[in-house]
Amino acid sequence: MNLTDILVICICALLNYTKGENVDNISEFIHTHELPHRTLTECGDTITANNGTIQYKLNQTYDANELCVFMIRFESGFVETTFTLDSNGFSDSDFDAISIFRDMAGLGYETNLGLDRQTVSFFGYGAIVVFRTNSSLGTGFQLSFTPDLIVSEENFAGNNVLFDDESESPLSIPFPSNYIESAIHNYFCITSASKVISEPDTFLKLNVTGFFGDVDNSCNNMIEIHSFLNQLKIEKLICGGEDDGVLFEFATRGIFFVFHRQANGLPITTGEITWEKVSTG
Ligand SMILES: *[C@@H]1O[C@H](CO)[C@@H](O)[C@H](O)[C@H]1NC(C)=O
Ligand SMILES: *[C@@H]1O[C@H](CO)[C@@H](O)[C@H](O)[C@H]1NC(C)=O
Ligand SMILES: *[C@@H]1O[C@H](CO)[C@@H](O)[C@H](O)[C@H]1NC(C)=O
Ligand SMILES: *[C@@H]1O[C@H](CO)[C@@H](O)[C@H](O)[C@H]1NC(C)=O
Ligand SMILES: CC(=O)N[C@H]1CO[C@H](CO)[C@@H](O)[C@@H]1O
Repeated sequence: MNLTDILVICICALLNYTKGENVDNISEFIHTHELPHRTLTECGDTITANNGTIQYKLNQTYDANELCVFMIRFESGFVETTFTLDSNGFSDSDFDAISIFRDMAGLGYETNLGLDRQTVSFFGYGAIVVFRTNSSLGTGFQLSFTPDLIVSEENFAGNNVLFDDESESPLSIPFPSNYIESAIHNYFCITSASKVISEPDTFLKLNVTGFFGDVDNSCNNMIEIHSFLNQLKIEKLICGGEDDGVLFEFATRGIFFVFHRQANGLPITTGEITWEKVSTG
């Protein structure tokens, strides 16, 4: 199926159906007929699976300053996995455009993939993949992941969600769909429209307040903030009595990763996360 076919389907659909229906039909059509099963194609797509594929702008020109996030949870728990960059059209200015962060019940940097390196193996509960570009001189990629070994079937409930729009702020903790009896790991990624902020004196600002009720200062319940632009930066591990109810403020031109852990048998953390793109110039 080529682009012309898709256009014909789109136009026919527009003529025949109301907007909502035709969007559903087209996406259903493309998903079932164009792409292999378990394929992530849009910034913010998430998956719970041991194997799958990310296919983003393959053979299509990307934009400069893209900051596109894909989130993966391994279905079986703690897994040794291999990520392979099957195909890419990256320009030299974007030679290492893919950054992979492993979920070790907390976020860690693993490696970059691109023109110099196409494969990596590591252990984790999942991964966050970020595609970041400096130029618009290349085309996108296909990246796949497969399990090598299921190490432990220990699993955590929770959500992986990208917020790339200020209208979704504020976010309250506990997250609505969290069920409270079990351990919860949430990963929230926050960007400004899935782009690096390039305007001068302009930042994505983040405010975080948590009430942990942690009388033992165990820090088993926590909210951990990282930012990423050119490298992963730990901003703050917020937990314990000292941080209880304190407002923490952060700023980046890239992305915020918010890891929220709720442990078994501890008071439920409550709190609020707000963000806004702010120009200080
Ligand atoms: C994922 O693994 C299953 C079972 O091993 C296999 O049948 C399937 O083809 C794999 N899918 C991908 C996208 O690699
Ligand atoms: C992308 O281009 C390659 C090489 O020309 C081709 O083999 C592949 O089928 C193309 N994929 C898509 C999805 O257009
Ligand atoms: C992209 O730009 C950033 C900031 O100037 C730089 O740190 C990074 O090395 C560049 N990446 C490549 C692949 O040139
Ligand atoms: C963060 O809190 C400060 C102090 O209350 C406030 O001035 C600012 O607008 C807040 N920023 C965001 C992004 O909510
Ligand atoms: C091709 C296709 O799936 N068409 C469906 C589009 O959506 C309408 C309304 O839900 C269905 O009636 C069509 O069968």
